[in-house]
Amino acid sequence: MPLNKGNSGFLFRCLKRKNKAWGYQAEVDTAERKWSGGFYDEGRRKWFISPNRDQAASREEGDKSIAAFRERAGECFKQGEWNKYRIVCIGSHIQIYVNGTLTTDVHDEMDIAGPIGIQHHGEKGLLYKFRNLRIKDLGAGGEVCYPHREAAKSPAPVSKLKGDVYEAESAKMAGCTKATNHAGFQGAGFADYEGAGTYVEWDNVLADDNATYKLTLRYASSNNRPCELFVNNRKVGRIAFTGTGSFTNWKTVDMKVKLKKGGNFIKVVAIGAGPNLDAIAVNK
Ligand SMILES: [Ca+2]
Repeated sequence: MPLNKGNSGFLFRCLKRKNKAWGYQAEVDTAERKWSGGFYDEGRRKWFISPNRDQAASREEGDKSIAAFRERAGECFKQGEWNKYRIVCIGSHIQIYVNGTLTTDVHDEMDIAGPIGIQHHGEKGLLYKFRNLRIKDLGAGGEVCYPHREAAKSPAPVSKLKGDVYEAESAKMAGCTKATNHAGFQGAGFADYEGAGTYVEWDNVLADDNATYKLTLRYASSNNRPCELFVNNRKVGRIAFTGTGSFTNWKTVDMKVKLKKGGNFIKVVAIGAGPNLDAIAVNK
């Protein structure tokens, strides 16, 4: 929240040394031009892509890029109010959302990792407030691409689920093992349950509100292998996990769950022999 006119932003995958940070920045811009949600390259290419003012081939091309950016961003940024930024980085794919509006959707390969930061532009008397900063591992699970360093060994991982996806193989497991011996999974594998009481638990499933969400579970199982579902350590239901015909035939099952704003624990506990659990997705 910018309380006065000024300039701020979120640095990500940035570079730093003492008293200095530079690189990728999701812009917070209170000026008349309204470039909030733009993608700035601090200390390097500046406005190079969304919008492209500083690296455009001509003034006309630059103006066109700025107009296209303003068209995308519209009036999504609210001066003097809380604004929600969502910066999604998967390999070279970079997206910036401001209050749900996709303002930047580009590919850039200059930096693939680095710290995040919040910006005060340095002017005296200006105040910016930040709250609820969250970082989520997007569960790439499989190969991480470093396109500017080496040829990628495989394409960027593609999720078969929509929404906020959490891989089972990255979660906490008790009695289950990470396995890859049945094809068709996503990410880096799946959780192979052993017997009754074994479980997979995600300890930071994020929700934007106190609300009911759809939890989608991707699994495979030769026969019916029900499990109990716990949300924040409370038993909330039973997941049927009906047989999918074979362990290479992956299906999904949906459950309605009440989540609290912020991080949630979700645990799936086998009643008998559990299924092979690949990933979960959370959607409103
Ligand atoms: Ca998986």
